[in-house]
Amino acid sequence: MADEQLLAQWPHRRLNALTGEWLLVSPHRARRPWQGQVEPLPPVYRPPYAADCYLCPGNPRAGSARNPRYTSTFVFTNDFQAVLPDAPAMADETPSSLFRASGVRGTCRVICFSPRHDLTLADMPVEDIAAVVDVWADQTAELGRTYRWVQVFENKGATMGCSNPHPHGQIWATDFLPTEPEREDARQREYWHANGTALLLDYLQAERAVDARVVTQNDDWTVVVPWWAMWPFETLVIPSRPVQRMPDLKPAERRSLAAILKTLLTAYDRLFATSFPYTMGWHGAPTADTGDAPHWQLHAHFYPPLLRSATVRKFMVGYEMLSEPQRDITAEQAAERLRQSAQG
Ligand code: H2U
Ligand code: ZN
Repeated sequence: MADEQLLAQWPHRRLNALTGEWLLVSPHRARRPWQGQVEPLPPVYRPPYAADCYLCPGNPRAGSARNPRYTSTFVFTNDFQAVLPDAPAMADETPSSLFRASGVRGTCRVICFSPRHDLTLADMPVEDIAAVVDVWADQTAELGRTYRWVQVFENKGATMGCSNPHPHGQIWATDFLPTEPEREDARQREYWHANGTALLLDYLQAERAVDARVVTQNDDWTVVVPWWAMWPFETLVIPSRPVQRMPDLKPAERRSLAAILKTLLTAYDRLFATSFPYTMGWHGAPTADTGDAPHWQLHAHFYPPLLRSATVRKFMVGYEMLSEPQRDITAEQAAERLRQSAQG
């Protein structure tokens, strides 16, 4: 590893070992003067039940569907699916063409985390978060029997494009391996062939030894701001033992996952005294007929956009869109702030 002092002060690039992509880090810029807003936003009142919410129990949704009066979690097929189970096959016969296309099949579901309109995952008791973890695992198992990739995710907050504050997540399952997991699959496979060990398990061990980027840990899980984080307060949640897919998690590990998620999400909310927006999601070994994939280690990514306050976010524009991702505060500084926030 390069000299810590130099890394904390001078521009450098870091490699994302999971995707093979480089990122520009400019720590010296974090010291530049800032005159923007740093005030927390006033809290927004939300009722526990909203008559006009399409996710609240008993309410009508788009079309003719109506939600049952559910009391815990509730999963339904998205009324506006991005992929469809019965789409026609399309042959991609001319790989030399500049107009390639390939047919896709899949399905999309919505998961309501709670009947309560006014809660977020962070507000929910650990037992109720554990119920959400069970749904994530069960859905992955069920859809994974048919589909090659099951993407479980949550968009939280209007700034992340979330259309409704009712606590919910989504699942998109497809018969193809999308770009991002395809990259992670390739890098982990390459590492496995070169070293005979799993990339993320070796990475986890190294992060624990250094400790600088560890936010919190318990017996089964560790949360780190990854070495290659591109969002200011990005984190990675990794189980300690080899786990390829969510359904492989034991009951005790699901419960300790719920507990560490509660700690992480509470730390996020405290950081800028706001309900912290993010996109999060799970990556595990591909499903359907993939079978044993020892190079894969299950993990969750949290990608929150906030940079300095409840209203000042990081934009991935300009250089990021045209050249490569860039950040100012280092992953180590972000981890330190989250660690303090986690301690209350
Ligand atoms: P987001 O808020 O993360 O966009 O998720 C809401 C999803 O809910 C969105 O994908 C679906 C939208 O298609 N939806 C329904 O399935 N039925 C409805 O009645 C409204 C919204
Ligand atoms: Zn609601």
